[in-house]
Amino acid sequence: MKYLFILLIATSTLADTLPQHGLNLPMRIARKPGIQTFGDMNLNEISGEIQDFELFVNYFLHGLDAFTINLAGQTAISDINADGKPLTVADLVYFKRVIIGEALPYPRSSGFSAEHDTTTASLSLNDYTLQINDSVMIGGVYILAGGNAMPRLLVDDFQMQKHYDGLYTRIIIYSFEENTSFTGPFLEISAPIISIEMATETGNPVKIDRIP
Ligand SMILES: [Ca+2]
Ligand SMILES: [Ca+2]
Repeated sequence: MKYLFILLIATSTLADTLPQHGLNLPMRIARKPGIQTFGDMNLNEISGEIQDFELFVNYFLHGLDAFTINLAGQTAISDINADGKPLTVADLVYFKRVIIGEALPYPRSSGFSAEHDTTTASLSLNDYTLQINDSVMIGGVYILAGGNAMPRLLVDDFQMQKHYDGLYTRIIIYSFEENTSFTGPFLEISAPIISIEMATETGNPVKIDRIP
């Protein structure tokens, strides 16, 4: 978390102080008050802040309890890839892309719906190693595991956070760097996997054929 925070600070400072920098245009749009875009998770009318991203990560760790300001409003504004489905890993990945300048934020106007292709991937679990087959390039993963899981991340340039609530462990894997993705073996985990959600590196949803 500390590393993420430093990265976010660095990104924010870059975008705020270097108007000629390529990262700046989407950040300016995302952060400008008065323009309604998705991603203002703390509902302070500024989208794409460090706090907005951290709050969304906290949702994956703590569920809806992370939203203490306005549950309905914070849920609705999390549909950052504007496909009509809030609170998804695809939204988190797309949010990162918006903040670092890889993608533009979607306007939050009524009736607007963005089209995102859904990719299908298969997963396998051998010797406690979870693997993505099909060479699908992944940008984010959320796993709900039974018990107090102790997973180990096997890929570079990504970070993992987890929270055990006494019954389940919620695990979120994401990156805050440009052009980051992985495929193949990515996680050691011995706890039973209850559900998995994934998104591609571009923030499109991934359909998983079955949970291994
Ligand atoms: Ca905000
Ligand atoms: Ca969405």
